[in-house]
Order: sequence, then C-alpha cells, then structure tokens
Amino acid sequence: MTRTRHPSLAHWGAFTAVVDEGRVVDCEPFGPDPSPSPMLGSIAEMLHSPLRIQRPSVRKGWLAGNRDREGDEYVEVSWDHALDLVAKELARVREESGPAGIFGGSYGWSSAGRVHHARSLIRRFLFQGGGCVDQVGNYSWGAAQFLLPHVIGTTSPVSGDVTDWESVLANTRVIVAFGGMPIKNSQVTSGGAGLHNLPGWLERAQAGGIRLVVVSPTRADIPEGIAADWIPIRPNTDTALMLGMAHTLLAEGLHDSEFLDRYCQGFARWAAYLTGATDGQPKNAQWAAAITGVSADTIVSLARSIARERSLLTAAWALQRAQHGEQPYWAVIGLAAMVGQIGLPGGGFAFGHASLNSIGQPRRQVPGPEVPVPKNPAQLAIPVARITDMLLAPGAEYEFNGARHTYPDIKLIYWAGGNPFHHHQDQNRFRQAWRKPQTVIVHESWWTPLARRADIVLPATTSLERCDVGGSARDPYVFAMHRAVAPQGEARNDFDIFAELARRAGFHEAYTAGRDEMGWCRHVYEGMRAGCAEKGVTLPGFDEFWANGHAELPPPDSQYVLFEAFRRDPQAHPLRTPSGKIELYSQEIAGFGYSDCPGHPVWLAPSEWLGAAGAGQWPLHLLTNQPRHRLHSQLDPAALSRSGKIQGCEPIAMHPDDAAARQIQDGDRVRVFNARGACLAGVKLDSGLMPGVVVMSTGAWSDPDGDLDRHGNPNSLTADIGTSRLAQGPSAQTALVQVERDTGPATPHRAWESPLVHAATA
Ligand SMILES: Nc1nc2c(c(=O)[nH]1)N[C@H]1C(S)=C(S)[C@@H](COP(=O)(O)OP(=O)(O)OC[C@H]3O[C@@H](n4cnc5c(=O)[nH]c(N)nc54)[C@H](O)[C@@H]3O)O[C@H]1N2
Ligand SMILES: Nc1nc2c(c(=O)[nH]1)N[C@H]1C(S)=C(S)[C@@H](COP(=O)(O)OP(=O)(O)OC[C@H]3O[C@@H](n4cnc5c(=O)[nH]c(N)nc54)[C@H](O)[C@@H]3O)O[C@H]1N2
Ligand SMILES: [Mo]
Repeated sequence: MTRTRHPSLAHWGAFTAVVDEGRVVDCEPFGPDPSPSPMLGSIAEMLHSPLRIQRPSVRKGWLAGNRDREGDEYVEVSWDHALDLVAKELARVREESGPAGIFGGSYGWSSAGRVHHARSLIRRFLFQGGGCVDQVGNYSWGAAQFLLPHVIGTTSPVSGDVTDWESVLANTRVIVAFGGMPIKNSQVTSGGAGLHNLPGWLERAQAGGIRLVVVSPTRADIPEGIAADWIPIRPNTDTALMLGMAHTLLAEGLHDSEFLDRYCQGFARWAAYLTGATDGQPKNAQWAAAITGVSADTIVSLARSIARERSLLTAAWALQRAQHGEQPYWAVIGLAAMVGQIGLPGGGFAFGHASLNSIGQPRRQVPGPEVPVPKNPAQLAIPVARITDMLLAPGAEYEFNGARHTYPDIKLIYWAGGNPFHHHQDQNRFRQAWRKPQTVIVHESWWTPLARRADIVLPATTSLERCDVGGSARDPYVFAMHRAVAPQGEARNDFDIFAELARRAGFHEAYTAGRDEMGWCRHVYEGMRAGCAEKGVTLPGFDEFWANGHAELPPPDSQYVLFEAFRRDPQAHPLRTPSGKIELYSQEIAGFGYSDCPGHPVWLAPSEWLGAAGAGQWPLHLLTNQPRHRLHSQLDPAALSRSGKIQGCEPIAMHPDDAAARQIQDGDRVRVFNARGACLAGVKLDSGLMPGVVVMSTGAWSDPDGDLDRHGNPNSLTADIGTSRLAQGPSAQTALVQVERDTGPATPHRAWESPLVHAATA
C-alpha cells in the first residue's frame, strides 16, 4: 500500500495529511509543535463527510420567488448553469440598485491558507466588480477596535502587539488575567500556527514564581495544571472592579502621579469621577463589591499588589464582547496608567493573552502571505454586528464612532467563508431579517445552517483539495499547503469560481492578475520573502520552500515591550492620539455626546446582568465562550465535537445549587430560554462556576423549530445590541436566561443532515 504524505495547515495547527487510496486517513501534527490541537483529528472525517455539498444547487422556492429560506429543498444544476445564474443575478442587482444593493462583507474565518482565503477572495471579486456593502470591525474585538485608537492611538495591542512572554517571564511578579487564560482557546490562531506555546509559557511562569490571578465567573478559565488565585466575579462587572481598584490606589496614594502627568491626558477628570466629586458616588472598594460580588478586602489587596509588584494586567477579548464592552478596556488602561508600569518590561496592560495562540508570542515583525484586496470603490460598509438592523430597517439612521449613517437596502447577499447562522446574536430576529433580500448566494463545503438557507449554493473545496500558502503573525513558520486529494464531488476552489464569474463580467484578467493557483502561491510567498528581506530576514526561494513544506523565521533579537519607546521618550515617540498621550479623558469621545460611551471610563450597568431588575424573571447570566472541541461552528459534526454533547445537545455548565433549585440533575436535558428564544442543552454540573452563571460554548449547528433550537446554538438567546454607539460591537456576553428541565419527548436534532437535494433533470 503506498501512502502519500502532504504538509498542510489549519487554523488549529500545522500537520501532515496521510493519504491512502484517495482518502485522508490521518493528520499527523507538525513535528516541532509542543502542544498540538486534538482538533486535527476531525479534519479527515469532515473532508469525506456525507454532509459535503456535491454539486451546485438552487433552492426550489427561490425559483418560484419565495423568500422563506427555512427547510426548503434544492435542485442540482451544472456549474455552467449555476455560474450563469449568479452572474445574471449580480448584474441585475447592480443595474437596479448599484453596489448599495449587494451585501458582500462575508464575515468569517474561512480557511488558514491565505491564497484561498474565501473572505479575501469574495471581497476582491465584489470590489473589482464595482463594490458592495462591506462590513467593518469584527466579532472578536469589535468594541476595542474603535475605542483604542481614541485612547492609545492604535488597535494593534488587541491583535497581538503586547509585551511578549519572554519579557513577562523575566520581569513580571503578578499577572492579573480578567477573563482568565483558558488554554483551549490558544489552540487556534487565524492563519494557523506551527507552535502552540501557551502551556509552556504558563509552566515556566509558574516555575518562576509568578503569581497568576484569574478574575472570571468560572474556574474553568484557570489554565489546566497551573496554580492560580481565582476571583469569581459577576459577568460584565469587571469595569466596576477596576474602578474600585483605581479608587483604592488614589485613596492610598499608590498611584504614580509622575507617570500620569507625563504620559496621560485627562487623569484629573477621571479622578474626579473616581472620588465621586462629579456624581456624588465614590467608586470605592465597597461600592465595587456590591456590584461585582468580589469582597472589598479582595479588591483593596489586589490593588495594592499590582502597584507594589511588577504587574501585567491582561483582559480577555470576551470582556469587551458585551454591552458597554468599551469600558473594561478603557478602565484597564486607566488602572495600568495609575500603576505607572506601562512601557516597562513585563508591566502595564495587555489584551487577550490566551484568546489566541499568537498573543504574546515573540516574533519578528514581518509581513505574512496575503492576497491583495483592493479598496471598495463603493465606500459602503456597516459595523459587522449590525447586520440584522440593516436588513430589517433599510433607510434607518444609526450612530457609529462619531458619525451618522444610513442603512442601505440590500437585495442580494453573497457569502463565502463564514456562518452567520452560528455567529450572529439573537438568531430568531436574524432569521426574520434573512427573509428580506431577494437572493442569497453562498459558497460552502458542507450543508451548514447557512448553506441550507441560501438560494444558490456553490460547493467549495477544502484546504486539502488545493494548494496554498499559510501562516500567521507571531508564529515562526510559513507553511506550504500541498493538495492531498482530488476535489470531493464537483467542488471547485473559491478562487476558480470567482475567476469564472469575473470572466462573465469582463474582468477575468484583473481578478486573476494572470496567475493560476501555483502562480498565486508563488506570488504571495515571494511577497512575504521580499518583505522579510527588507527587515534583514532571509527566506529560501519558493521552490525550496515548497519542497521542504515550510520555512522558518529566526527568533527576534530583543524582547518586545508594549510602549517601551513611548515611555523612553514621549516627545520623540508620541502616541497617535490627539494629545500624543494615553487619553484617560478623551475630548474626541466626549464630543460625540454618547451617554453609552462618555469621555472617560465609567461603570454603566448593562441592560441584562445579575444586578438588574429583570434578573427576577431571567435569573441566570449566560456566557457563551469559545468551544474546546471545534473552531466556532467548524468541525461540529465530527466525532470530537460530538463526544462532548449530552443527550445529543450542546452542554450547558451549571452550578449544582442552581440545578438543585430547579430539580435538575447532571446529564438532564434542559430548555434554556428568555424573551428572545430558547434552545435545548444537556446539563453538566460545575461547582467551579459562580452561582447564577451558566456557560454554553458557541458553534452548535442550529436546528430551529419555531423559536426553539433543538441542538443548542446559544445565539438563539443572546442580545443583538451594539456595545455602544461608539463601536457598535457585538454584545454576545450580555444575556440573562432561565433554565428548566425539558420534559418533552426526546426529538433528536437534525442539524447535521443535508436538505433534500434533487438531481438535475436535464
Ligand atoms: N454568542 C456568541 N457568538 C459569537 C461569539 C461569542 O463569543 N459568543 N464569538 C464571535 C466570534 S469572536 C467570531 S470570530 C465568530 C466566528 O464566526 P465564523 O467565522 O462565521 O464561524 P466559523 O464557524 O468559523 O465559520 C466559517 C465558515 O466558513 C466555512 N469555510 C471554511 N473554509 C472555507 C473555504 O475555503 N471556502 C468557503 N467558501 N467556506 C469555507 C466553514 O465551513 C464555516 O462554515 O463568532 C462570533 N459569535
Ligand atoms: N478552541 C477554540 N479556540 C478559540 C476559538 C474557537 O472557536 N475554539 N475561537 C477563537 C476566536 S475567533 C476568538 S475571537 C478568541 C476569543 O477569545 P476570548 O474572547 O478570550 O474567548 P472566550 O472563550 O469567549 O472568553 C474567555 C473567557 O472569558 C470569560 N468571560 C466572559 N465574560 C466575562 C466577563 O464579563 N468578565 C470576566 N472576568 N470574564 C468573562 C468566560 O468565562 C470565558 O471562558 O478565541 C479563539 N480561540
Ligand atoms: Mo473571533
């Protein structure tokens, strides 16, 4: 038997695909990876899954003009016919409505390979073809993205430019991790990685005696095998905790006045709020204790400890994925500024040290492989998480980051590389909105909930069916991704689909730039190689790289410390804020006049939280974290993800007291519900949870029956509100629910079934 071996890469790590008789039989982890992800084991099963879309398919009802996209049947058509249909629809809508009628932001993670990165390819195609309504921001750190430029002049710390682990290990004495450091999240990095180092960094931190404090509603956010002090906190109240700490520093004279004067703008304004001079309410530790559920003593001693020792304050991205999510990020910067260690090795603030594998990994700052996406000539975009508002209310006005905008009237949606039927909040509202456009076109590899709600479905290849180049910032490798098997069914590469559509619209040459797949692989690699050369880093030529399967970058010469240069010389290295300093009071933001995001960090109670009046009817705060066994909704039907289900449903973690009060036992099937919707879930008792808090991971493929999702997509319960008028980010972590035992008959969900697909007649 001749087995062949092919290097490849997924968002959850590099690997070698082993192929036997046209089938991938194994995915072996990349040799140097110290902590490969078990999710590699799901790739072969998904590649050959019966859920693969075999041929281009058209929704039956669409042909008859109906827009009810739930539960319909499909008719297979030839590629030529499908491409003609798509080209005609695009041309019709462009003609009738212009680019404002086409929604093509296509948010989603797509694949790790950068040549075949579907979201880049679709935007390249739609922008070159005249433009469309794009999406700005993301679901990961949408609030931070629009807040941080006002406060520190850049968003780059949230995407990875934070003080690196080497500097932390050598200098830090206490790490305070708001939202914790769940190692499971570091399996993943957008674009994939060769080395999963977080477990190793944490072990070294522990061996070096660095104290780790995890502030989180759940003990599960303490990294496995690492000792940490756990401070349980009510969800969405970290800002109050930080304000209580800031007040303590001020009251005890532990704040660094010199740092605040020299490097910060507006501390006096913020201090007046902290002391209560502006509103009569001192934000002292007692005040914070009543909001957060953390004792005043704990707050005071944590404040003292971060001021007296070298401290790193890091906030998980989840903190800002909540209503008023701007505030904890601004407050943590304010707190770190008072401590005065910003710009010192191992000190200051950081974001997301375990949110992705890449955060805090030392690496040279060099460009990665990328397909160029031109500018959107239509200059139209909405904040990514406002999609339902847009679809439901064309012509309505909304505020965003200091400007007023109007929602366009969308006639056609084109999506490739994402799954809004998993990722968007308040799915029942979103499902109503999805009925509005005339036409929905989707490229997918599987019959996902999105594909099953599209009008024209084009089957896309997966990474192992094509050649690519991949890699991510802050990983020392760039990877060759070799085609391992032939395309399954009639699947085609997204690139080839768009190239054919571009041909029909007369811009094939511009789209392909005269390159085929290998031409593009060579091109993006050579682009990276040239960028590296400019920084004094030599990479091998393409042919050598391709044959070897990867190329390695040398380690950086020095440890990276965030704002080190600014601290050394703030005149020579000012921040790109109006004052050139850290803005603890922002005249710019204050000038927008937003009560939901005023001019300095404040505590604003969210509309749903455990201290809210509504907590009577909906007494449990639902957190929806990242799934351990899959990447969002990707890999959900595979054995690893299936193994975590309880009675076929997505698990919900619940405190034993909350369960007992509802006559619920471990392993029971429950209905989780609120005014927006409901889903089934299987109970996993967890005494490491703060009582009153329940946790479900995102990504279970939904199977709605009316307003009830039978599988357990928690977005059937979350609120679809912007973080504030400033950033309009998603507020997924702000949701109250009730839970009851489900006593109905066990009806297994049908989320992992293909729709009824009729073979082509002609
Ligand atoms: N309640 C709640 N909701 C959340 C979050 C939360 O914390 N709580 N987190 C949010 C966050 S941070 C994110 S990033 C989003 C993630 O949301 P998404 O990125 O939309 O989720 P994925 O499941 O990764 O969807 C990617 C889709 O692309 C498809 N795909 C992969 N490769 C290819 C390809 O080569 N071609 C084509 N055509 N398709 C491909 C996959 O099959 C999959 O269906 O979810 C958000 N939603
Ligand atoms: N295995 C796996 N890893 C992933 C992903 C995946 O799908 N699977 N997705 C990746 C993506 S796209 C992203 S953006 C990142 C996201 O990275 P994060 O946003 O950091 O991840 P989450 O799991 O949403 O949240 C981390 C923890 O924050 C805690 N938390 C939530 N709300 C609060 C709060 O109000 N206060 C406090 N103190 N803690 C809170 C929760 O307990 C949760 O476990 O993860 C990435 N990593
Ligand atoms: Mo994300």
